Amino acid sequence: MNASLNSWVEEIARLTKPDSVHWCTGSDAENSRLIDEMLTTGDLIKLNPKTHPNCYLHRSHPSDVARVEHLTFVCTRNREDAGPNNIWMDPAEAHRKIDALFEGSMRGRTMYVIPYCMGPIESPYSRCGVEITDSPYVVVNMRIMTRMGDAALKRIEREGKFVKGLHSIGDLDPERRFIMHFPEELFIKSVGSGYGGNALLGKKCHALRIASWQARDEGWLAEHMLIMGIQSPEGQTHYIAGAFPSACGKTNLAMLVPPESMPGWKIWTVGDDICWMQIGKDGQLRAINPEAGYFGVVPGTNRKTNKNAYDMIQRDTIFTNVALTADNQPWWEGMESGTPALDWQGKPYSGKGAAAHPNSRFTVSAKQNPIYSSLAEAPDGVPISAILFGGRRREVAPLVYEARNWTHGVLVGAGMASETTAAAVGQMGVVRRDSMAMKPFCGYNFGDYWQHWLSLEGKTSKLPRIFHVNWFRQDKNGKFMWPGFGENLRVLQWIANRCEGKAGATESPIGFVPAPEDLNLAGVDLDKDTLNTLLSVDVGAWRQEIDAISKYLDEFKDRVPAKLRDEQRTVAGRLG
Ligand code: SAT
Ligand code: MN
Repeated sequence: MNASLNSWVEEIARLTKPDSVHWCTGSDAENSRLIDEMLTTGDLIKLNPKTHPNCYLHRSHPSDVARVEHLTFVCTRNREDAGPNNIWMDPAEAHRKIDALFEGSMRGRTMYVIPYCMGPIESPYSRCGVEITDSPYVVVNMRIMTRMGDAALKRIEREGKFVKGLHSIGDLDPERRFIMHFPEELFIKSVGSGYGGNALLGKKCHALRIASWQARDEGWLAEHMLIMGIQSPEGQTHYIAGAFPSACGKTNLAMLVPPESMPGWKIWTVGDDICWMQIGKDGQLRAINPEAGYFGVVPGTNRKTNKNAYDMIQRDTIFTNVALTADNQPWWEGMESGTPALDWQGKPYSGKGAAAHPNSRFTVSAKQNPIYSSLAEAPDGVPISAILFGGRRREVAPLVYEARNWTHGVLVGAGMASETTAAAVGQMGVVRRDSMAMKPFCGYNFGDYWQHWLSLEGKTSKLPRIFHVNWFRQDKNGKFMWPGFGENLRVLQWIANRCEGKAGATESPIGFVPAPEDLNLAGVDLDKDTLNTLLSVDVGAWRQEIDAISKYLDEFKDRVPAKLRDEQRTVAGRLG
């Protein structure tokens, strides 16, 4: 038994004073017992076993339905290391403040010790952690989202190194809710929330905020990206990693169903949210998905938008904050049939407003995905041919463009902007800079992060090409101009062909944009004007955009890499 792990667990038990301590093994029996307990306490509701075998509904506290960025802290010794992209607190003060809330917080409850591995157990790219929590809901979710239990514990005992996570639901009062990160100690402390990224500490807290810090130290990348394989009718597969902010359709893209008019194309999902990349022995950037399941947005999921996701959540799934039909089936906005009887809070549905919470989620094992990649568990990961950056932009950003080179691509990622969504508490639909979709997740100063990205160029000559996509352009009437979903494959086909030097493009001041004839549009219903707008670069609007990016870089003062500044000036110069 690992002595430091043991003494840490004892120390936490002395602080939080649980009735008992349970070390999670990850076994089926343990999982069934926890589910039975939660059915008794009302933490879980059993869904209709005829239509949804082994599915459950959890209703979170109505004030606890999303990540809370304003209560999320990065606590580094030096304030500048956290950067203007994070909310900083002095580590000593942070420990003091949050430990006061942990004091006796598990009284009357069981304390669960969850050893977990982010990434395949056998992969050298994987990293381990231990989450201590008093929430059985967290345990059953962590069992789906990570490799949890005995096998992870063995790896931890062998390696001796692990990320510590301490979580207690506390009293769920938003006034006493904090998500704190101590990257220098590889430590996470979270209190007062039982929801998603606030509580399943393996996900954003470990695999992004702490891991991004570790990755910089160790020379790799921890990114908020999906990973997918695109197989052409000729049988050639390219793997693509794509960064999009939360609730911008990453899960749908990662599980894309090719349109009928593109026979022979196949998509394989490696991951839908987080991507760890290292330069492999072959010089290629290789990626693993550190997660083992999906914590996906439910509303909008149906047979037309994402058949693979729809099919996989018909069994063995935990739903959080969806509505219920009269016969106990889960229901959400975008469902093609059924009627909600109870809303996400369990109240009779009045017909007004959304029945399911807009950030309601499914938790499901990746193994249930019908197109789960056979290489998703490969210890060496998959080679990445292209990186996509994408946001939700009503205007300005064309459907797709390719960066000129790596440095330009890093600028494209650094300058990313997107409209905010329901995945985090706060105003929805406002455009904000969301560098590489990492604004809420980078555990250190963005200036240093961009420098780390730029530094990869000197390490290999086989870096992927970088693209920017925008599926969310709207016309004057607020209608989406691009059909999206399966049709996005047409853009991915162009990207894959660019990687092989086979597709045409037109040079523009912001990079390479396909001309209409460079895209395979056979079978898609799109008028000429719409297509031209989607592929056009409005120089006036882009001048404003590059100015806004320049001002944004200013916020990071002397930590902005000179090379990135130069690149921004070069692009500004091209725009005239
Ligand atoms: O709540 S989570 O942070 O896990 C989901 C998301 O924001 O992508
Ligand atoms: Mn995410």
